Parts: sequence; C-alpha cells; structure tokens
Amino acid sequence: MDIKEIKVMKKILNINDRIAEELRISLKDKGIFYINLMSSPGSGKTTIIEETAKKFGKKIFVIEGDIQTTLDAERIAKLGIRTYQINTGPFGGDCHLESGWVKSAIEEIDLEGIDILFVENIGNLVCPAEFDVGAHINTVVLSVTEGEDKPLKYPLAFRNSQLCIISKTDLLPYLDISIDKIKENIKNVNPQMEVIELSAKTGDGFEDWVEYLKKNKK
Ligand SMILES: Nc1nc2c(ncn2[C@@H]2O[C@H](COP(=O)(O)OP(=O)(O)O)[C@@H](O)[C@H]2O)c(=O)[nH]1
Ligand SMILES: [Mg+2]
Repeated sequence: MDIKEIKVMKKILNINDRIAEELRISLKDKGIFYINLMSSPGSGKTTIIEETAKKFGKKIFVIEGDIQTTLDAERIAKLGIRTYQINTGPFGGDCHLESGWVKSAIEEIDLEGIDILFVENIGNLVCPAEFDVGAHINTVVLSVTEGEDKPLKYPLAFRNSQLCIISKTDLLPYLDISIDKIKENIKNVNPQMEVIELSAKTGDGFEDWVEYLKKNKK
C-alpha cells in the first residue's frame, strides 16, 4: 500500500487568529489605531491610559479586561472617556482576552469619532501573549520595580510585542536597578522592539509616547 506523507508547512489559522486578522483589517479600514497593552498586574497600564486620555480626550476608546470588577473601567469613565469592561470571571476566569471577545465588544459599541482603541489586557505576563487580539501594536509595559530579568523570564510577551514601555521611571532613584540592563535584556529577546521610558506620575518621557501615538494613528 502506498503511504503518502503530507507535510503541512503553513500554520492553519485557528479561530482566534482568524478573527484577530479580521479585526486588524476592519479597524485599519475605519482609520482606528488599535493597541493592546499587556503587563503584570500593577505595572501602570490604567494610569498610562488615564494620562493618555487627558491628551487625546474623547478620541480614544478603552476596552478593559479583568477577571473581576469594573474598577479600571470606572477610572476611565470618570475622565469622560468611553469604555467597555470585559470580565472573564463569570465564564471560568480566563487570564487573557481573546479576539472573539474583543470583536463582540466592538459590535456593541459606537466607534464613530474614535482615533485610538486601547485594549487593557488582563494583568499577567504569560497568557495574554499567547492570544492575538488583532491589535496593530502589541505593547508590553514593564515597570522598573519588576526587576531587570523579566524580559528573559517571560520572553513571549516581549517577543510578541512591537513596543515596550518601561514605566515608573520616577522610582529609579530608590531602586538598585539598571535601566540599561533592562533595555539590554529586552533587546536580547526582541532586537526590533521599540522602547519608551516614562513616568506617568511625573510626566517624564510621556511626550515620547504621545508622539508615538500621533505618528501611528495617522
Ligand atoms: N511612582 C509611580 N507610580 C505609578 C506610576 N504609574 C502607576 N503608578 C501606581 O502604580 C499602581 C498600579 O497602577 P495601575 O495603573 O492600576 O496598574 P495596572 O494594574 O497595570 O493597570 C497605582 O498605585 C498607580 O498609582 C508611575 O509612573 N510612578
Ligand atoms: Mg489596570
């Protein structure tokens, strides 16, 4: 009997990847720049979005991902910014967002007049990196308090992102940590990574982030 060997060389897109690709294209067609923020809990994602909202006003929309609570969405809504909270808790407590859930959220919201869509992914450096949510830019936020070694320990989040924000730089004087070593470790994992250093608290470096957004949302 003849046995034919069939080699599958191409990754067959699973449903998540297919929906992610559709989202990426449809939001680009609508002229909306879509950013997925990933990080450990507490690295400053919501604070960065809050400060960004103060610069861009009602032109941004924020989809918040959390296992429980609407606390982050409440922080964003307080600034008059439109927001949508996804909670995974009632559905098994997944530690990441999937493209289908973002798509369902987008189907419910009016994106008229929106230039930038943020997804604040669920806080951890592992699972969110495994699921493409269709963003134009994946951004990993790493606060200086987390240590120099995190890019090496959680490489997927850094490999699957195009931008790394090193946050809370105002705390550097109080820490025994080298920002050059953090950057070296980021580049070792992802040589192409763009890096922005900022403090959302003092505003240092924040203009680089605002410039980055202005440049990319065109
Ligand atoms: N010192 C300092 N604290 C910050 C900065 N950004 C955020 N924080 C604080 O870090 C904590 C967690 O921030 P949050 O934005 O909720 O983090 P998230 O869990 O990643 O969304 C809060 O107490 C913030 O006030 C910063 O640039 N400098
Ligand atoms: Mg948050």
